Parts: sequence; C-alpha cells; structure tokens
Amino acid sequence: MGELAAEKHVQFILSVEKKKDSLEAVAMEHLRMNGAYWGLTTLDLLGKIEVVDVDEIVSWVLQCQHDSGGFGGNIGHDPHVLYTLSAVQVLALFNKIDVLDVDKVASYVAALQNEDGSFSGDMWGEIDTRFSYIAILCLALLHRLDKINVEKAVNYIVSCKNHDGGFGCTPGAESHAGQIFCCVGALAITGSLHHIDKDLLGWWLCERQVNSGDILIKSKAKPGGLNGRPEKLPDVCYSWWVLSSLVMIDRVHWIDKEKLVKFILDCQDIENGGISDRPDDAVDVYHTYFGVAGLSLLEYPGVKALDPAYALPVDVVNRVILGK
Ligand code: GRG
Ligand code: ZN
Repeated sequence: MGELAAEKHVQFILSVEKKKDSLEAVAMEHLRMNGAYWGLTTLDLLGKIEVVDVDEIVSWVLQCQHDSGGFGGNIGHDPHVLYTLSAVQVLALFNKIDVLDVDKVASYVAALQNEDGSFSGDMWGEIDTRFSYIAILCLALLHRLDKINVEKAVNYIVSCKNHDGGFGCTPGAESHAGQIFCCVGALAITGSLHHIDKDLLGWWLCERQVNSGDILIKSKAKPGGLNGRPEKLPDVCYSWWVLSSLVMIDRVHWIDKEKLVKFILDCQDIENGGISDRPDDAVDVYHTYFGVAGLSLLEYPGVKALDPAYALPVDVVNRVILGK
C-alpha cells in the first residue's frame, strides 16, 4: 500500500493560494472562507500551520465581516452562516477568536433561529439541518450557546430523524451521510446523543462502505471507499461525513478501516499533491482536507487528531472549549 504524501499535499495547498488567477481560484472566489478553513486545517493536521502568515490571514478574515456581525465568503460578498462558521474556525486555529466582537457575531447567528427551532442560512431564509449544526458549533466555539433556544434546536433536529436511523435536511427528507454528520454533531455538542438509536444508525452508516457490486465497477475504484447514500458512488469526502458520525456514536469498528485507508491513499496525486474524490479524478482542496481528515479519524501515523463533532484539531478544541 502507498503512503500518505504529506509534504506534497502541503505544497499543493500552498500552491492553490498562490495561483490567484487560476481556474480553481476563480471558482473558489465566492467560498474562499470555506477554502481557507479546509486548507489551513489540513496544514495543521500535517503539522505545517506555522508556514502561513497569521496576521495577513486574520486581517483578510476581518475584512470579510459585515456590520450585521456575519461573514461573507470573500471581501465584498454577502454574509452567510456557512462562512461565519469557517471564519470562526480559522480564527480558532490561530488562537485569535479574541479579535472578534464575540457578542456581535453570536447575535448574527442567533437571529437565524426560527420559531420551530430550525435555522436559516442567511437573510433569504433557506432552512436545512446543516445550518442547525453550523449555528450550534459556531456559538459553542464563541461560548454563547445561551443565546439560542437549545431545546427547540435539538427538537427540530430530532424531527428530521428517519425510520432508517439517519437524518435528512428537513423533516421527512431522505437520509444522507452529510446531513447525518450535521445532526449527530449538533446532538453531540449539545449533549443530546441519547436521541439516536446507535445500532440502527451505525448499521446504515457502515453499509456506506462499498465493497462489491455495479457501483464499484462504474466508479472504477477498488473496494473500501464510502458513499453518501445507497446506490451512490464512493467518494473520499464521505470518509469524513460517515466516519466522524460513526466515531461520535461509538461504532467506528464496524467498518473495515484498512480498506478505507487504502481507498483514500489511492486517491492521492503522488506527483503534484492533493487528493481527489475517486482514484484518477482531479484533486481539489476540499477532498484533500476530507481525505486527510478521514485518515486522522483512522489514526493514520503522522496526522494530528481531529475532533469529530467540532471539526477542528483536538488540541484547538481543548484550548477553545476547555481553556486548556
Ligand atoms: C465544519 C466540516 C464542517 C462542515 C460544515 C456545510 C456543512 C457543515 C456540512 C455539509 C454536509 C453535507 C450535506 C455534505 C455532503 C456534500 C456532498 C458530497 C453532497 C452531494 O450529495 P449527492 O448525494 O451526491 O447529491 P454524491 O456525490 O454523493 O453522489
Ligand atoms: Zn466528495
């Protein structure tokens, strides 16, 4: 089995940031704040966060903030809770949350809660359990969970639970691994995991490992990768969405870890760095992060530990949440 080309991945992440006019940079322009979180967390997991210019990044993050307290995906872009979380996470990585007017950011996030406990993503009102997770995580990192009705938030998430044990984006919507991560994460952060049938959900999640069948032939991938729902192709990013959920409900031993490690390593560009969704596809920062994040949960040597609920390195969570 190949090894993790850690140094190449570090170079890949740094090169994306430098190529400001490249196609990828243009495509990423409006969600640069998410990209910053993916890229910088990858560098931290690989022990290389110190190569970046902290002051430059913090100053750019602050320029993305609006008077409302929310953050845009880049300078001059509209605020959204998605980018607000990434901004707080990036600042957390550098131990710089104190540059914020914490109450202002928390007020922006808290104002997105609706009467039924759900959360909208921005002023346009789209509702999704992703936004419930994001709001809860963001407020937890800011020590301001008391600004929302946590009980209602939890009840709304529980109302999105399906008979298969999984969760969807709204009540009655199909179970999807990404949405399950969000709901399990939000329940973990709020101490509400007792609402989950761990064996039922664990079974659904470990069935996401694609070991045989037509899907494998179609994806031209070797066995062991994870998909996001039945009959879909395996994809490296589910190594995070599925695995983190399994860790949180204590069922990670139900999948074949060795095969999954091999699937992720097979998706590396050994020459130029970066990880793709499936073997031989084009690499990107998103899949590089979630591939390395999956390896972290699989305790791959040389990769720092990530917290499955907070989606930040464990040492960062200990510092921000526990003050250690
Ligand atoms: C802090 C890690 C972190 C996340 C913030 C944005 C967010 C919260 C979570 C997103 C969860 C999610 C819905 C992930 C799934 C993304 C994805 C690959 C969607 C595509 O789904 P399908 O089923 O397509 O349409 P596939 O590619 O699986 O066939
Ligand atoms: Zn993917």
